[in-house]
Amino acid sequence: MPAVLITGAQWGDEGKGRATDLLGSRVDYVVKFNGGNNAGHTVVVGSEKYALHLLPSGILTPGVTPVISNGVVVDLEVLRGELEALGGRGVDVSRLKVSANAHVITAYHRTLDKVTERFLGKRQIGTTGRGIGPAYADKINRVGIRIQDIFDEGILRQKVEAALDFKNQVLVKIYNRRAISADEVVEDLLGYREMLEPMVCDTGLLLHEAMQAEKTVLFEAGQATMLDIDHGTYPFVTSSNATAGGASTGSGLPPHALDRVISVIKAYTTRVGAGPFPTELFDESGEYLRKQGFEFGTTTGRPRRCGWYDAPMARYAARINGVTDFVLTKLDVLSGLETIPVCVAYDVNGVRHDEMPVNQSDFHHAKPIYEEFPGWNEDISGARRFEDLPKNAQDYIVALEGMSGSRISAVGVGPEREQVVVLH
Ligand code: 2SA
Ligand code: GDP
Ligand code: MG
Repeated sequence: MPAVLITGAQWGDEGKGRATDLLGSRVDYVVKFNGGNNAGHTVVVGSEKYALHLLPSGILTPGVTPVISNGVVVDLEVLRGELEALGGRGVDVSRLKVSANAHVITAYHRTLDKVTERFLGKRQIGTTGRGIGPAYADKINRVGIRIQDIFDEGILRQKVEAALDFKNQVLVKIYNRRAISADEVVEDLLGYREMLEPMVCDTGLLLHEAMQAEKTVLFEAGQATMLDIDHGTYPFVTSSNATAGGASTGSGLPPHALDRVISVIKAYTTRVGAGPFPTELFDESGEYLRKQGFEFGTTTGRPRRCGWYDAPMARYAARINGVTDFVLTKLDVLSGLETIPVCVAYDVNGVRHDEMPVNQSDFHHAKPIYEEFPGWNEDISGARRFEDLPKNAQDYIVALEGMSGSRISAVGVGPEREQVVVLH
């Protein structure tokens, strides 16, 4: 399996970090190709729990080369903090490579993220406040700062001044904030030169050579399909491509490089932040899932909205990403429920939709059409083979597979490394 992608099928937090870690020992390179430190991946290794935000989860596997490629937006203060924290816990971080073309999140991006959200009021997106949107906006607007600019002080100063010109007018005149000093930003960025020096390179070339040498490259998406800037529930999305296509543009490897596309999907659904969510639960069932599944954000600690499994969404993710395998996570969280509803289609103003409605406002008004499956009471966290699972849990997996557009290759029955049932 020379190049594999792991992405989420829902609104994130499906357990991608954990799935990456599962493949870890078979992988040579692990690539983060989109997003920044808005991601939050939790990996449990023995008695150690790691929460990673900017660094790819594969960094925890000895011998793997972690790569932050061109599609990522990098907050250098966070990068330094995570490297120091992991290094302090004995993780070898010396192999990390960072693309010279990756864009930088600066203090002004973080400020703009927060003030924009505040001014949006009721219409706010519920961002993580990490400056992700404003950094990508600058990239698209061609006033972004790239990692390579930090190595040329003259260019850096010109670019920071150009980036701040308009922003300072907006900050002062509209948001009533003080102007940001270009000198301070330049000074701050130059302070990361030494740290960056050994890790910055042409990661596209590095990965190309890795593929030629038949090394295994794992792409690890931040966020997920329904948060993708193009294919998600716009504008309630993140500002990058978290779907399979993003792995190509975000890394410089061609689209046909991918051999397998693994999509991680929870046995139910969660979402953080605002936006439509047809199967969302507002009753005690939602509270039950949140409590049993410990559904709180890894980055911000926000309670996650919870709802039942959404099969049309799974089929959509299968189609958009070309999913070859689903990893179904958190099946153990459903133990103890009498029946488990699964959304098989949507009702939009009396019309049945088996596929994602084309119009966003139809999705806002979509009512789930449910099929009920009998639950199980057994604790399944010790199951390692399909046969170890109760019959109703087996039937639930088979039914989901039948309606989700791809095979289910593994099932998570607990957060720990070995708590998994491998089917294929
Ligand atoms: P942003 O900050 O611009 O990317 O926010 C835009 C939307 O994207 C959502 N988003 C996320 N949703 C789930 N998990 C995310 N990462 C953290 C985690 C979340 C946390 O893995 O736990 O700790 O709160 C993530 N990152 C971005 C966000 O909620 C907005 O809807
Ligand atoms: P990511 O953003 O997709 O990497 O996911 P997060 O790490 O934000 O959230 C997933 C959470 O679920 C983490 O706390 C994991 O430890 C946990 N988890 C993953 N798989 C399972 C599973 O099969 N069962 C249970 N109970 N927890 C799981
Ligand atoms: Mg997460």
